[in-house]
Amino acid sequence: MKIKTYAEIPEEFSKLEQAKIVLIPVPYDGTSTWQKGADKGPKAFLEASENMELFDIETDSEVYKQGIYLTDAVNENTSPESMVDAVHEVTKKYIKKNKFVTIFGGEHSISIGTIRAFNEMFPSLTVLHIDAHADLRKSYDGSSFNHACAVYEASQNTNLIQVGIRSMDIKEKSVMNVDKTYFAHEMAIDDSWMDSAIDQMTDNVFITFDLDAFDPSILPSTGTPEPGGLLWYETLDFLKQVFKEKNVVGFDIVELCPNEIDKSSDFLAAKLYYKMLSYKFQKDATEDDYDNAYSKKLLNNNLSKFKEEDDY
Ligand SMILES: [Mn+2]
Repeated sequence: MKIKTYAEIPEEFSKLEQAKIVLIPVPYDGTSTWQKGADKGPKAFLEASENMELFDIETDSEVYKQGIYLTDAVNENTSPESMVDAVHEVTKKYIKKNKFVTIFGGEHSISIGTIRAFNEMFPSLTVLHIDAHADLRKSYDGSSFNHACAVYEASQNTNLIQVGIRSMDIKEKSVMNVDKTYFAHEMAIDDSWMDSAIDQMTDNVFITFDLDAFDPSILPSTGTPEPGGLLWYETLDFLKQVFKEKNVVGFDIVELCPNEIDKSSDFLAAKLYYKMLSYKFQKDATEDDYDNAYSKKLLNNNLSKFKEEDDY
């Protein structure tokens, strides 16, 4: 990748030492089952970001001034397992540097590594999984590192909340916690899902955002588009509330499968990423230093997992 700074921001805002935000591109597409091309997602996302205006009207902010460090891409792809290990390692490395870590994929199997890192670093982690697909298979095509297995591990050892789901295999019903699943057909007729989902979250929230959660009418460039998805403003409303009420500790965005001619999906992904950062740092705007609280809360308790009896 020849891109040097995220969105061509001035170099002074792109240095690791000063940056509060780290962006890790993972151009991986080893296990996708239908349309290939998620490996080209990070490049298309970064190019669209360069063409985006960096003042956010809604939050009246320029979040890039918090500093955004763009890491080298994680290119490990000798096996799905080694890719997950590499993503896990690099994600953890930057969390330990007290950065707000974000990852852009790639297909969804990269999230096995990102979630594992955040779950080791933050106690009682909620994983907010926004996706058209349940992704709860224990293994698929002979591997437990397939994109169809993206949140199986999270379902076992985090507080997993699934939003936007409209496609799954009947076998996944035995793994799914329906009380913490918001199906698209229900969301379409009743917007109480937003408050309900937030009520079920612990304080520390990691968001894994599969772009196919969006309706294909606004985001067609994804490997497995499904009708009946989320629209732009309802998605932003929900995210805005989550960032306001919870401690979002990081997020990943996956499954952009760019189209050579139609760039609108790339722009949507770029804008979504920037919006999420703008919401994250809106309330911290007056504070001197971003602190992801990892070092304070966790060092003596880093095996703590979500427990049923926790208050949330
Ligand atoms: Mn999906």
